[in-house]
Amino acid sequence: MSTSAHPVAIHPVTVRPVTVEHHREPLGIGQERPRLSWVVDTGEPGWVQHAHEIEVTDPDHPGERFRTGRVDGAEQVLVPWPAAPLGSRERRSVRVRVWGPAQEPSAWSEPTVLETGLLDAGLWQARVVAPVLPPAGEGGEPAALLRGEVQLPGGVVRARVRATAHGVMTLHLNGAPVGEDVLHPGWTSYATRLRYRTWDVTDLVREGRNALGVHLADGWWRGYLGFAGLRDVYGERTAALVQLEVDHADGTRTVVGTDASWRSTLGPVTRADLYTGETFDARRRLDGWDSPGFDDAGWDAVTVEPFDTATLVAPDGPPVRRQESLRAVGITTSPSGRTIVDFGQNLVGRLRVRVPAGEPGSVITLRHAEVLEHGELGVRSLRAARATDEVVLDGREFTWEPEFTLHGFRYAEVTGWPGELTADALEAVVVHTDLRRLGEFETSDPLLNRLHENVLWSMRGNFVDVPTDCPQRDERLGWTGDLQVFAPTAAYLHDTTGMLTGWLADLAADQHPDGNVPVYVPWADVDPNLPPLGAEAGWGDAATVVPWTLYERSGDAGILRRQWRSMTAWVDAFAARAGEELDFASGGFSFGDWLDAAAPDDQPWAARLPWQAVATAYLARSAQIVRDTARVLGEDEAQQRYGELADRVAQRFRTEYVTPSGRAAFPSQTAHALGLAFGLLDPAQRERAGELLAQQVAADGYHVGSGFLGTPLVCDALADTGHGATAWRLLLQTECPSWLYAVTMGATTIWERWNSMLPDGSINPGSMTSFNHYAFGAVADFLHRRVGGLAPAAPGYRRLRIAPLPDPALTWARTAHETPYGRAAVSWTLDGEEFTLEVVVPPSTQADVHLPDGSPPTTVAAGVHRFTCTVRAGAAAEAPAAFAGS
Ligand code: RAM
Repeated sequence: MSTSAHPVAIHPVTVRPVTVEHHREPLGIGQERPRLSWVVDTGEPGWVQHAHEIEVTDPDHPGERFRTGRVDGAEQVLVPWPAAPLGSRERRSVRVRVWGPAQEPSAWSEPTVLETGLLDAGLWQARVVAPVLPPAGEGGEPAALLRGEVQLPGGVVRARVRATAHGVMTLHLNGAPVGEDVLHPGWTSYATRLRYRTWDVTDLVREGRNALGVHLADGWWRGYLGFAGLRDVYGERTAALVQLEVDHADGTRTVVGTDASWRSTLGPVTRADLYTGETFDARRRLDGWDSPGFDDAGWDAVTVEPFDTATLVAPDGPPVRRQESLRAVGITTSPSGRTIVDFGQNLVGRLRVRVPAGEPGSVITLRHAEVLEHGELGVRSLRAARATDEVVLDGREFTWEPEFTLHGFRYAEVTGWPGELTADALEAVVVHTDLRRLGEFETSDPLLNRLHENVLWSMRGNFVDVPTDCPQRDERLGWTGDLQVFAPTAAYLHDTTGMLTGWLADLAADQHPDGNVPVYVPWADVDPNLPPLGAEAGWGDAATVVPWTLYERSGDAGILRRQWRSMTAWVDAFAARAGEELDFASGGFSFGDWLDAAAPDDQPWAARLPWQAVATAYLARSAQIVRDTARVLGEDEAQQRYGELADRVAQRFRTEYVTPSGRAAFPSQTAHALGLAFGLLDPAQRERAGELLAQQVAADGYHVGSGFLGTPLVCDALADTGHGATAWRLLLQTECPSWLYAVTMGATTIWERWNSMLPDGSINPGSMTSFNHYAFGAVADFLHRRVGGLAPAAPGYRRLRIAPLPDPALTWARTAHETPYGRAAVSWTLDGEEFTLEVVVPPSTQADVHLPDGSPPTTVAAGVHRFTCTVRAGAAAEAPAAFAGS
């Protein structure tokens, strides 16, 4: 082994602009004491921050400057707000400088301007207004146009508009759309948390008459929701709230917005629904409707709705936006003669169409699907989601993209196209929450790379405001179990902290008074026939696992503080279901290890392992997390209590479901993996369980033999007990069931079932078959953490654990991560028996490097480090390593 740092040189130290809480754009934020973070860039080996100084100024009064002075310490992630708490609509400019080992501070960072929203619900003066719409079911699901005009004095120095809706909306001002948000305000636990957003419209307003417009559709509020064909789940009427606040040079402020003077009408979008699709009738276009002076005399008056402004919340994360657009890669004619366009990638979004000048009144129809089944559009798996868009021509050419629908699709079937359809007439617009990308992963194995790419695309398709199970059929719900298993992977791929902070607030809001967590969040009663579920193992545990994961990755202990009641209430409810004897004797239904590879297609709950065993393991895990959270928060009594519960439940697991020598009572991959990964076994059982797990995987023919809950754990459990080579065989398997089977079948996203598509190209006959479901993609956590070998060893990556797991099947792998302290990277090569590792450790952090030859770990400081060692062929992956999470 050898290690070397870069040669000595003069390395400048620069500080990136301060970031505010988890906001990408800190405008209209809801925190009166926003925490601040910064990243230091320097090539100086071993650089550690010794001190910082923060400066806070009011951009309108630059003379009044607040400075902390030099503050000793290494803190640079989520540092408490140093100045006076902020009130509503306050702006501050913030910059920071730092000291390392040298005497001189760095230069100041470029300033970041932040601005609060309305922290006091009483500042909302606008009223919630509702358009007159035909009732649901009579005349489809049209979108409404709403408009109002306001008179503004001159001398505008600043203008902000804040808006939200019951439904989904696009905002317009003086003829232009405001912002780039899609499906605003998204989906939250509406009764208690309706999100508003703030936009800077200083450049759009003018002295005199101004026109505000809202294009408003049903969305989650009033549209189809869930698998029982229900509509109007949240309400029968859509409505909007818009408030324009204009500051003038003379110090006055004008506040105007939606009120009884507004008018509404049905516009050109005659049908708009998330599941069924959208119809745009170009003949009904109302040019100029959003400009001042438009004649709305024929429009209807709106009604003012009662509304509690205390339910309005500022966003915690970024909005949903268009991300990119993909060109068609092929246009073919199906066996039945239909025109089918292929975009080469299963994605979530909609088509942007260059509509030709066809016969007025003629209709172009676009049907969407994720797969082709024997050459035809495979729509059966969409169930009742029609996923059909239509555009009615008016004889002119124009470009059109639906506004209020989303489809999960790779293929589109086009009918009614006037003339010949060419590839440049259509593009697929990808839409999702505008998350910052954090992690990369690549290896010498193209199939593994495609698997990783598929996980990324399934995340993109299902992180559309709410983390959903699937984006295409009549479901699209925030299933808690799916995120529970996927959250660690998600946090490797993107910065999810802001978005999931909001989702966790919804989870807490929707939690039952007895602590039970709904199986999906936001909760809405979308299926009157769904039996009431008890505390659901692996699903309700999102209440503990997700905040803990975010804490580990972002270093934000505030999330634990905010979720504390929710976390403890969940474990209490779960323990109550387990009963005094922790035997779950009261029975009932449970999803168990959902979609176990061996479960019959129509019985996805029928796993090899009884659900009580899964539940026992998960109860122990959640109790451990609450114990550890109590330690972070200084909740001593709770630490003791939940620690005891965790121990008792672990004891129950190892006596009831494992023999003294470590054999699982119900042998399966999941049975062994749960005991190992959650640390439920005693040392003797542990060693034996590792061997038995490896034997089980071999007996299963190196195929996956687990469901949603077991699958993310198996490779780790193998690698951590010295059976890395078995993990590798499982990972690289291409026969069904395996991760790579779908890849060899041409998948471009992760499937819900191991065999969503059968080897003969038919869609799985089960009534539940998604081709874009991230749960089984949770293996990408293992790819980043163990194959690449980059993981946090302390919250927020203040310390890194570098522990790659090479295998002769690969000649190289690399992974990189934008940590809260800057970019970390690991890359390795394996040339015969010679293993070479290069590690980039960000400033202010340290890394523990575990080489695959089993030698004791080395700790290194910030900088670039190289290591080499020899690994015996085939033995590299067998070196034991402690489980990173334990
Ligand atoms: C189906 C989906 C979803 C899962 C639930 C239990 O709706 O597979 O992902 O969480 O079942």
